[in-house]
Amino acid sequence: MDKLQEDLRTKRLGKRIFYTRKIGSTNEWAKELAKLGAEEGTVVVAEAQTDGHGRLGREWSSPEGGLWFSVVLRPKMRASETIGLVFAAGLAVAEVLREAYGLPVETRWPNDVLVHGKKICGILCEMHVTGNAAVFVLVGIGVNVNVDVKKVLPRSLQDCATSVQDELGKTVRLEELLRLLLERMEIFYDLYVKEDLVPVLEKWKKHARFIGQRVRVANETERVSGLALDVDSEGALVLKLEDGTLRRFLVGDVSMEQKQ
Ligand code: BT5
Repeated sequence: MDKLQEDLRTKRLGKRIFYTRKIGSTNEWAKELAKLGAEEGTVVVAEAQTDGHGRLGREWSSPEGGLWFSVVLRPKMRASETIGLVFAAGLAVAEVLREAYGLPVETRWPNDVLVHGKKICGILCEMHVTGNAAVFVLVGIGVNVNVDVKKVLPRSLQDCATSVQDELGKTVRLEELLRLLLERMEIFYDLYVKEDLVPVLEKWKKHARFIGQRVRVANETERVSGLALDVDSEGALVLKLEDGTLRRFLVGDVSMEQKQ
């Protein structure tokens, strides 16, 4: 990690990096540090997580070989605006995986990066608020890097997950990937803070092949199908339903509808 910090060309992200072999969840670790006052840009990385999680408490499988890390951000934003950080992070992952390894990446609303339709990265943003203002946000990023999916991920994930190693047929340097991700994330984070979400979203949408396709959206209260029209300037998915009505979703999961 010393070499990483020497090479890292960022102003804030990764100026302090904490590293461990194994931990429950890097987001929980980052949360503890943030509550103790950790500064913006603090990063925590683990070689493996024993209790990695996704949204809604779902399990995130995190064996050795993957890149599991969380970044503490302290954006001066309203709580509702922090939703946009997931797009800044997802865009950074998508661009780096494409540029560094030539992977044909795609972004899927709201928090996934896919290769050949399979999930290679998931992002979990958790925030701590007072009133309407964000105090800190933890951006947790999990990338299946040097992971042999068939050997080390649970059976249930084998058809829907992929990894850098499986796609390239070789392993890559985790530290180098972390450096590239932090550098790119800082660029899109700064862009979002300086302007608004639109410039980040425009770039994110260039990778979003589900737009213009028929999809299913599921959240805690409903499941609906329709045509994915857009992701609007607040990060909401806009769906055109069978009867022509438009619906906006701020949370949910998207899956492609099977062609008949
Ligand atoms: C996510 O949730 O995709 C967010 C994952 C965030 C993980 C990072 S790792 C560092 C930090 N520390 C944490 O504890 N979390 C963050 P969601 O969209 O809810 O997707 C979860 C679903 O992805 C699970 O229900 C599985 O179906 C699938 N899944 C679990 N592990 C996976 C893996 N390694 N690769 C691909 N898919 C996986």
